[in-house]
Amino acid sequence: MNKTILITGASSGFGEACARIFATEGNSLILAARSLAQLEATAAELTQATAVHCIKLDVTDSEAVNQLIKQLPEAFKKIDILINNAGLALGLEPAHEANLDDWETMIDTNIKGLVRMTRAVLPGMVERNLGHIINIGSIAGSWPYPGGNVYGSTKAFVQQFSRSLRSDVLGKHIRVSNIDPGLADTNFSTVRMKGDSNKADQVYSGTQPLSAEDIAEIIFWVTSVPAHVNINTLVVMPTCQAWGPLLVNREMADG
Ligand code: NDP
Ligand code: 8X3
Repeated sequence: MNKTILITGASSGFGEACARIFATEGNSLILAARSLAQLEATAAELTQATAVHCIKLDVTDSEAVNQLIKQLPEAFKKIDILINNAGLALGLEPAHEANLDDWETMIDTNIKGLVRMTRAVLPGMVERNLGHIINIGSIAGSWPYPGGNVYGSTKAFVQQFSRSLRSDVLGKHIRVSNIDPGLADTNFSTVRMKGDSNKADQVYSGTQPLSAEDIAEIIFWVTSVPAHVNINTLVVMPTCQAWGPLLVNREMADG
């Protein structure tokens, strides 16, 4: 491909799987996340095939994101593909009981972090008239569920922001794609359940969820179609998952 690919949230799950699948000869990878040691461990496995640069980056730190391009080594500055993947869910409480700090962290990471990264990288793409931004949303952005309140709303933002970006770059050789995965077995549920691995395991119990590799292969494919083809949105669920009927409470007949 001979591309420079910046992956946020590359220390785990989809991001780490993307690092592995894009690690082919000729590509240069920029792996970003807060856990530098984890990025470097992955990079150590990949550097024979690919040039890899690891950055300790918290996408909620606007100054760090602003400085990002300036601080990249010259050979990594011209980013062809940005995979805006860093994100998280925290908690599953109903809105009236949810932790406000958790809500703010999700907004800072999933919305503001993704927006900051886009604003930092897009001008270079426009200048070069070349690029592809892949935004990782979620099915939770389209279909609400109890306790998904702010998480789902952040992912609804990602969908609409992706469509808006497409409108803004129309006429340029820049593609924007939004991938909305469903149930996928990564570190996601352990983070959401704040380290309670029993609760996290229950999320996947009795299912065959998507794997991080399933999503990475799809992202790879989305970037590999001919340049005149833009995959706008992809919704991907495991075969064991589908929509259900809307909930109806049957204990409210007397008002
Ligand atoms: P993981 O928890 O395995 O990975 C999340 C990644 O995001 C980690 O690398 C983490 O790195 C990074 N991250 C979190 N906060 C920050 C931050 N402030 N700055 C930089 N990096 C950050 O989960 P997934 O791979 O599943 O999640 C990836 C994306 O996919 C997320 O946006 C998630 O919402 C979305 N998604 C997940 C689904 C699932 O069921 N798994 C389904 C649909 C969407 P570190 O902690 O080192 O910073
Ligand atoms: C993660 C998928 O359905 O757990 O984005 O919210 S879900």
